[in-house]
Amino acid sequence: MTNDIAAAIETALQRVSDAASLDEIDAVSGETLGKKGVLGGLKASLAKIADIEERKAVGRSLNEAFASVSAAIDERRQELIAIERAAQVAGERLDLTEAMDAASRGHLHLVTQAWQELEDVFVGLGFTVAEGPEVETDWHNFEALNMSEGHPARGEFDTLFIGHDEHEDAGDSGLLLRTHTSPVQIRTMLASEPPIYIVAPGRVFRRDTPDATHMPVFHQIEGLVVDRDISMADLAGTIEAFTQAFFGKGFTSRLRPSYFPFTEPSAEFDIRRPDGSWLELGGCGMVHPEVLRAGGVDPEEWSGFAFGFGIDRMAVMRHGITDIRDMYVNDIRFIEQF
Ligand code: FA5
Repeated sequence: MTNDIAAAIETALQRVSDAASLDEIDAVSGETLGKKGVLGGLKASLAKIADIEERKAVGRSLNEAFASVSAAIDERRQELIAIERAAQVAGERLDLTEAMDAASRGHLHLVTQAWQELEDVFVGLGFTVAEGPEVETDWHNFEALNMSEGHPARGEFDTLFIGHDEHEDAGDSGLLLRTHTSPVQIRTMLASEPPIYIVAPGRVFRRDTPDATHMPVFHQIEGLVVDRDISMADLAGTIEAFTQAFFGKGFTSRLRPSYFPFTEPSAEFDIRRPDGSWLELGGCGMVHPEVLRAGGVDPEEWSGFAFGFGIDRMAVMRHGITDIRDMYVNDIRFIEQF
């Protein structure tokens, strides 16, 4: 019987180490330790041993056999549990990188898209791109644009001053956040000789309360042409060409007489929304002789036109967005639509 026990242990331990699943380990357990199992069967035949000492000795080795086999079963069971759990985790893992296709990769901000496309349109019309600083001098932003101190038009631009002390004039730095891109007209004329054909897109700042058509920080694109014999017809033609190229057919634009100190005559440029209402996109006009002079250009020899359009408003127009603020909320449900 001792031999049977030794053989049973050997077989059981081999089966335990071969077991590849919890079901197999349960089967080994039942078939070895269970009542009808190999060791269980040997235990039942203990009673047949007549010699009491021998019965005790065999009983002890049977107990040891039970103990060593069940310890091996427990150990293997823990290993198999760990293996099966790891396999389950691997099977259920969501590989999010696989779900990232080109369509879900996001896109440039609508204003950046409009900015870049506007540059493309105007470069296509023969313009080059210029730029100027966001922190400007009072002279470039107002004075040189025919708005000297006390000019009522200054009040139109709710200006954010830098280092401005309401109670102490001497503390003024003469610097401000530019309220429009028009100071780039002056910088360009001072830096280069006519003929000039430039556009200058950029960020501008006003103490405006946000609403459906206003932001305190927004974007404009300035245009400046200085050449010989430039007329209002050239301005109208350029705006027409730009409207077609940027908005496409089906959009209508109009020029409406207006007033800006830096252009004479001046006009406002409106575009018709799909719902039939008109939205003001910008101002334009023939560059005022005083402005040409401030830029070092002789108004007897040269003439020019200028325009300044709101890029944010163009972006909302183009996409049929009703509230300009929606573009700055960063709500993924909104952004994903474009
Ligand atoms: C100007 O800023 C002039 N410099 C435009 C100009 C340039 C006229 C050259 C003549 C020659 P205005 O303040 O109207 O003008 O602003 C121009 C455009 O900027 C507006 O038509 C509008 O499209 C946009 N804009 C103005 N304020 C805001 C705002 N708070 N939020 C978003 N867009 C604005």
